[in-house]
Amino acid sequence: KIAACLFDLDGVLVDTARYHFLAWKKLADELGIDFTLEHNELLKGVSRMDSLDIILNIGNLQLSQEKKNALADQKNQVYLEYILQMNEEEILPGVKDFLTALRKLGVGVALGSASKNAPLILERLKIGNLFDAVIDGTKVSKAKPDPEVFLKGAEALAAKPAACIVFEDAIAGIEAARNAGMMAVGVGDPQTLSRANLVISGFRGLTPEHLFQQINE
Ligand code: B16
Ligand code: MG
Repeated sequence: KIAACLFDLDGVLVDTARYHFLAWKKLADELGIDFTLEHNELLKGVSRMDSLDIILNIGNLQLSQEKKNALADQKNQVYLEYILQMNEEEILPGVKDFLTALRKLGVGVALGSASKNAPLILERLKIGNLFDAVIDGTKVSKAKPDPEVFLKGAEALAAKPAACIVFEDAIAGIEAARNAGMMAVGVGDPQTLSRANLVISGFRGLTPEHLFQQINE
């Protein structure tokens, strides 16, 4: 019996990766670093400061912690401008129906995201009310693949890890789910997410019943 479903945010419920990219790209340009869409893949599911370190590495730049904090803030200001313009239309197809159906079945629903901006994004998308618990980047100290974010989600819902399903688009997120002793559903490319128990392309037309059946096969 499935007690809870835990959702990553970026890449699963909404495609904010392109806004992260545009904001990092602006910063990288200012620093004279050639940051590409391919590089951006490396940042998925990675915290803000770790993302900055990856970009500085690409440019072979070493900066003080103080300078790095300022750059991370600068990037976030640009990212926030994009986020504040988001609306409900940006929820990925089928997500709202899937979350609503889970709630009707009495399955707990939680968010498990590395993003410190997660509550703001949920508010912009008007789906905050569909979550019983929100674990975001301000509530965890250890980044995925550490299981902390998902274990905290399960705890908030009083669900046993083995009865939880995690939905993730990032390899580190799938590993975090496995490290938590949970089932992992990859959202995206089956080859990239081969460590997941099941991989789906998205939520369009998917019902919880169908998914639960598939994951048990
Ligand atoms: P913020 P997720 C992650 O969200 C993003 O995938 C990652 O690219 C981003 O750097 C991270 O959040 C931190 O975001 O700067 O808003 O705190 O996929 O874990 O929902
Ligand atoms: Mg993600």
